[in-house]
Amino acid sequence: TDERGWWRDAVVYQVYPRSFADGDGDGTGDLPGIAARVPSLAELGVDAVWLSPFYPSPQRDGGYDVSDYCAVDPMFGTLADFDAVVEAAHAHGVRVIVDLVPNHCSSDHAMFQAALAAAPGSRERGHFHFRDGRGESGELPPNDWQSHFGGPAWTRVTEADGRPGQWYLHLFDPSQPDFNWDDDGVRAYFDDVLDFWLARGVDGFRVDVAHALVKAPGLPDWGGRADGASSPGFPGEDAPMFDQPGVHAVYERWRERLESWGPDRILCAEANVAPLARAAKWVRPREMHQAFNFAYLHAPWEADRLRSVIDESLAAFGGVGAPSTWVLSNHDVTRHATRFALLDGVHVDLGHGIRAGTPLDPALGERRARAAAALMTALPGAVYVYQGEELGLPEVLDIPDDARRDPYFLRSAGAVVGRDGCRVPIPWEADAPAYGFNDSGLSWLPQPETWRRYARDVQRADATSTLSLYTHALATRKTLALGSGSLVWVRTDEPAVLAFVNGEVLVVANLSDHPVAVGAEPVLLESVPSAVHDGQLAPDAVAWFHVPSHPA
Ligand code: TEU
Repeated sequence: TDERGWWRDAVVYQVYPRSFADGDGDGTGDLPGIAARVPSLAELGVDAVWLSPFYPSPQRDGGYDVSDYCAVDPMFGTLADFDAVVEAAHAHGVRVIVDLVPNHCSSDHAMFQAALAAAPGSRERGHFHFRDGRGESGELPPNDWQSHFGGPAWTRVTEADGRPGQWYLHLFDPSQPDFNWDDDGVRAYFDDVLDFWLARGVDGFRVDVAHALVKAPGLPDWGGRADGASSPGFPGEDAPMFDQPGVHAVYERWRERLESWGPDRILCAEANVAPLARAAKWVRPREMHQAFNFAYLHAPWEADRLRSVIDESLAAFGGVGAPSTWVLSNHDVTRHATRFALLDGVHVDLGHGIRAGTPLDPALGERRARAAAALMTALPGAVYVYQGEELGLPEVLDIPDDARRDPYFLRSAGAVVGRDGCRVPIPWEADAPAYGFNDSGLSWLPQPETWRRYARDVQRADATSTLSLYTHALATRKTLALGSGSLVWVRTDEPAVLAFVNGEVLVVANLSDHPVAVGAEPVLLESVPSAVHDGQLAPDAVAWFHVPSHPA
């Protein structure tokens, strides 16, 4: 079934449930809100939605701190509401992928609470990584690993006798203890979690921090480079907390399980590793179907870099018999309309957010974001779209400190601004309360006053809008089967101009600072109105030309 698997050329739309649509008006998005908006996703032309976590959670890390894997947090609705989302999506031909967070749970999870209550060495503690500390009285962490959000990756617990006791490992927030994947009980627990959602009709799982589950035996120190937070991607091959050989057995086991429910259910790895050849290691005929392409997400708007990342992606994933994925944004990085607006020479850590006052040219960012969308959607493989990018939303930079929720911000006491700016509830209707996010006007993060122009209804009525560009691009991509095509570069005289043929389409991307001459073929799509004018393609623009007889 793999050869024709739906996921190979799919367009997958990421929903961040807190911020997508709010059915009950409490200011937080929910599952009934999602169900009600499914028709607009179908109209956009997506093949699947991926739902970020909606499970019970204290929300210390936006729901990536799960306290019960087989339930729905009341703030998002009920299991019946989840079933209604699946039903509505399937009725519109849209598949549903849910987010699975197997590396760690919330410290509120029953298994961790049981581990805390149990004695050192117990079966319950064995579900996690509990260790005695170093130093004379165990007052030092068991090793030198740092947590992703800052500070040691270890927290000390108080034992039943009231004394300071063992330490537990958490690669992320202290409220996110890492599971011990060498433990059979943990493996069996997640088998049940998979079955639970498969039985409810899900079409697959996006697997959070897929490369981290298995740790090097003995949890060795990692010298001076213990901080996993460097960007882009995590550090080198030798990291004892990432990319250990034993982790593949977990996904082979899951793949078998998925297939026991029938074909067409997929696993997609969130494995932020570099280079691409390492990311592709997660994708195998007996393992995961896809892995996110972080190299593409991190590529700057530069012709050379884009060309080589595209080539490396096709080679790396092609080498394991899979199409590539393409991603411009997600809930962890500064939105690309703002990344591409950064003035030359300004460098920021995309996962750490951008501060208000950073030198930006928003109009340039918007223009390049549209060009990037026109380029990405013409590529063969699977495309992931993050909610709001189809509206051209920029990052929100001026969120007041007391509204910020991201542990990056909170744990660093504001030194890192964090990811809230890409998680602001999206605008549906220009003249409704909270731009139609709900009926009440409440919003868990403030929406900018300038967002009227981005509202979906305004853009839907405007053939030149970013939304119309995405809708047209996705429809044309489907009609001309670009997702299952192949890419053949066309030589250009200009180093900053990319050109390739995919099936019947010639794609030209002008990343130079001047107009460039193009041929007279019929124009199928332009990233901005009049991008092609007098036989020239404007700077920072992309056009698709129809070349039915082009020898590929
Ligand atoms: O992210 C894992 C991860 O690798 C991110 O930390 C990413 O590299 C970083 O944000 C970019 O600099 C996943 C989830 O997507 C993220 O939201 C969670 O915070 C994290 O896992 C912990 O569950």
